[in-house]
Amino acid sequence: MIKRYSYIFIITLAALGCATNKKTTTQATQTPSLKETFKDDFLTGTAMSARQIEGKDTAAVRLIKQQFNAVTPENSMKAEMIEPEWNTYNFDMADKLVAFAAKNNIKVNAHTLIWHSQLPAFMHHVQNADSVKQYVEHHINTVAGRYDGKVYSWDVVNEALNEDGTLRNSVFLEKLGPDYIVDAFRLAQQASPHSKLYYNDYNIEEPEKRAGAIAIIKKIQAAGVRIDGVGIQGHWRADNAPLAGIEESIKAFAALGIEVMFTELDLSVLRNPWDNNTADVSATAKADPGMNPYANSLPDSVAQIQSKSYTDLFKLFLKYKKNISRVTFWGVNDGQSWLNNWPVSGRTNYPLLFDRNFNPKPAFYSVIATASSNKAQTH
Ligand code: 9MR
Repeated sequence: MIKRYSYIFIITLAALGCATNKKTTTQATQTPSLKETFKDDFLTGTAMSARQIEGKDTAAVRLIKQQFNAVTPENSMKAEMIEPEWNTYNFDMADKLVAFAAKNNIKVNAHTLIWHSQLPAFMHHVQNADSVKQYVEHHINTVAGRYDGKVYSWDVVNEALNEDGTLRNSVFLEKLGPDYIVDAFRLAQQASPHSKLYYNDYNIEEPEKRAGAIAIIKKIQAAGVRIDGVGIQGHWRADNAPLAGIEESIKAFAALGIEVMFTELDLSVLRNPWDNNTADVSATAKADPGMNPYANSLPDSVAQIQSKSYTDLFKLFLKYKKNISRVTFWGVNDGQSWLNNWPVSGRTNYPLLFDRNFNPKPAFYSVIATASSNKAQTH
C-alpha cells in the first residue's frame, strides 16, 4: 500500500515538474527578440561591460544572445585599457569579446581608437608633437591591425567636437593640428581594410554640432580617405528627445553617402543639474537626494512617457531604415547603466528596455510594436 502511494506521489511530482518546465519554456519563447523583429531593418546592439564579456554576468549574457546581433565594448577597448603603458598592450578582454561574438554570430563595433577621454595615464605627460604622432600611429596600427576583419567596425574618432561645432581642444588637436582626424582615418584604413570606419559623437543632431560633424566627414572624403558611417550617440531624456533635429540629421548625414547609426541609445528619466542633453563625462555634479526621485520604483506615468518616446524614435528609425544600419543601446538593463552614476552619483535611473531583473519593460513592448505598425503601413 505504502509503495503504491509513493508511486502515485512520484508520478504527481513528475507531472507537476513537467507543467512548470513547460510554463518556463513557453514564457521564454514568448518574449519577442529585438534582433529578430528588426532583422530586415537594422542591426540591434548593446554595450557590453567587462563582467559580461568575461561571462560573469550570466543573466545578461543570456539576454544578449537572445536579443542583440551587435555589441560595443562599453570600456574594454578604450585606450587606457588596451594600451595601459606606452607601446604595451593588453588584448585579453578584446580577444574574449571577439571570440564571444564570433561564436554567437554577433557583430562587434570596436570603441574607440582616438578619444580625448580615458587616455592612458602616460599620455598626460607627453609634451611634444612627435611623441603624440608616434602614439597615434602605434596605437592605430597595432590595435586596428590586430582586429582587422575580426571586428565589423571601428569608432575611429570619438567626440572630437564642441557644442558649437568647432573642434574640441585635446592633446590631439593641440599637438597635431586639425588634420589629426583625417590622419586617424587614413591610418585606420591602412591597418584595417576589412572593417568599417565610423565617426561617433553625442548631440550631433543639434544644428551647430551637426554642421561640425558634416565638415569633418566632408574633409575626410575630400582627402580620398574612407569613412563608412556616422554614429549619433543618442543619450537623451525620455521627455525631450529632439525628434526634429534627429530627422534632419539622418537626412543630412545620409546625403553624404554614408551609414547613419544610433550608437549609445538610452532615455534618462532623471533631470541633470543643467537641464540639458549631454554625455560629456567630465561634467559631474554633487550627490543630491532631491535629484533622485524614483529611488524605489519608476511611476507608471513616467514609464509611459518613456515608452512613448521610444515609440516615436523607433518609428523614425524605421522611416529611415534604408539609411540606418544599426541601433545600439548603451547597456543591457537599467541596473547596469552609466546613468545611475552620472552626472550625479548613486541615483536610480531607468533608461533602457530591460529592468533590473532583466525583465522587458513597457518600453520594450512599445519598441517591438513599432515594427508591426510599420509593416502594416508598408503593405
Ligand atoms: O558607459 C561608460 C562608462 O562606464 C565610463 O565610466 C565612461 C567613462 O568615460 O564612459 C562611458 O561611455 C561613454 C562612451 O564611451 C562615449 N560616449 C559617452 C558614453 C557615456 O559617458
